[in-house]
Amino acid sequence: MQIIYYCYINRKKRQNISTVSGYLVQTEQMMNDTSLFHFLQSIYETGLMQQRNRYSDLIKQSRRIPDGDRYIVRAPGRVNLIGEHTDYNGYPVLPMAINRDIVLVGVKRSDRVITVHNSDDRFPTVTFSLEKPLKADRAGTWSNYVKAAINELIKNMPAATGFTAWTDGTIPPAAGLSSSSALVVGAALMFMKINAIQIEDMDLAERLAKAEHFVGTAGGGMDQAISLMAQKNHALKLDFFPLRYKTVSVPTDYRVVICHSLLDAPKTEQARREYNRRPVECRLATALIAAELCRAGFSPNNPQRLADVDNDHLPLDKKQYQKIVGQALLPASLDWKTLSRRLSLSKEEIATKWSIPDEWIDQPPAGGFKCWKRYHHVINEARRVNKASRALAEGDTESFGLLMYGSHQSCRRKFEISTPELNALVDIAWKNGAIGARLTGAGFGGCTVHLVRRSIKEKFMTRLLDDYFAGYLRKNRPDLLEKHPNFHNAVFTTQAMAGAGCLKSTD
Ligand code: NG1
Repeated sequence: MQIIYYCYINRKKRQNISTVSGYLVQTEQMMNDTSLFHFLQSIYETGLMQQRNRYSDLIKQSRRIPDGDRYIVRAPGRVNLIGEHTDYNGYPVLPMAINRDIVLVGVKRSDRVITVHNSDDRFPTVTFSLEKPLKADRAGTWSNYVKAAINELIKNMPAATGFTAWTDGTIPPAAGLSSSSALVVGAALMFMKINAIQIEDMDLAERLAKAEHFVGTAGGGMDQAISLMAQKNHALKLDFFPLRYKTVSVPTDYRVVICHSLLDAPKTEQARREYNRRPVECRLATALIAAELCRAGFSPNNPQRLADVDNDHLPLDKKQYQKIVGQALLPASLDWKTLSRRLSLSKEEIATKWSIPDEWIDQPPAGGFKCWKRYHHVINEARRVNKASRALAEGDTESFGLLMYGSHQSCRRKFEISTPELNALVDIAWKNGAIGARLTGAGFGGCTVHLVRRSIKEKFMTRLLDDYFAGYLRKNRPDLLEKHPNFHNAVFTTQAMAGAGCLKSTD
């Protein structure tokens, strides 16, 4: 067997460099071979032996199918440094890939069946046929994320071949670190390699963002883009519609610390409704501002999201624009009657025109649609991302950190996606000298991200363990500690890692 180094780190230079002898290794020595070791070394800075064993186990399992093209795919999770719920509104985000990822080893099959085994028993084996149209499982199982990717890519290749893969993931699920999108990206790359499909990263990232809506969430494009295109030691400032990015160096004298609150943020049915409520409220805010702008004699061109009705596109001064926004979005809670009157449409017509799922027609959210608050979070969060990217590029880490705290407060009060546990973690971080701290990801549980001086990293992590886990949780949520006895692993540091890639191994 040979391992062929396909594409890594700088995916712009994606090429099959199997002719470069340094990357050709012999089957039998595969895991001992220095070339492979160097390959793993180019990805992982620490825990190399552990990674070697992990990849080796998956490869061993895949030998149950002795023949056929064999591929190894890795896709990282991400932590979003700043810019929450801005992506689907057409505004930027600033994530980086983390040292937790998903690895798949897959073998081409001769039929049209896809089977994926998971090393974690909580995730039972997925098997489905490509002969029939793919349907998402309503219970929200992990198979949906594999299907989401294939459902999109099969459009390119209706006669595609299946594969059997063995996978292992180290990204904690339901933690806001994007384990789901890493799986979507990993499954997509495996399917592409097996079927020799080539798609440019930007195009693929955009397609996979839409593809993930298959599972029933209405999220944006951050997670798939960063998992695919991340660069070592850099965060990416991503912009959307169309997707584009800039790299921003992560300062070497600081450390990114991630802490799981132990409160899961699952995308189960009820949680999904609460999550999807935010994009719905943002779309309604867009509709209302667009209607008010029209009444004032300005017609934005085909507005679909908040960025399309931004003042930047209009010949209005700040005061005039703010008056229009107030008329459009106040009072702070809106019902269907008010929406219908302001938009001169029935609620069914609004739902069709603005892609509001039917469930919201008869069951508006408790407390009404909070378009005013949501709008203010998104607009100010977008400004914070721009300022934060500049601050990081200029080495002004203190300002960057303050913007992180500002972002958390806005997520908490205006977007209402925080929880007492996440707030406690941010407060503890502030008291213990973090330059910045905030919830990360969709919210409603999951993780916080902290920026700390390298010199205090160890002490800081110990403080989190003492003050949050042994202090706050023991007092307020002992049930979470009981559910997660291994909570010491919930605090970890990460470098900014490289994006997804593949290796080919041929017998
Ligand atoms: P997570 O934390 O992975 O659920 C979701 C969206 C992102 C973004 C964030 C909030 C998906 C796949 N991901 O992330 O696009 O909107 O919420 O900033 O929908």
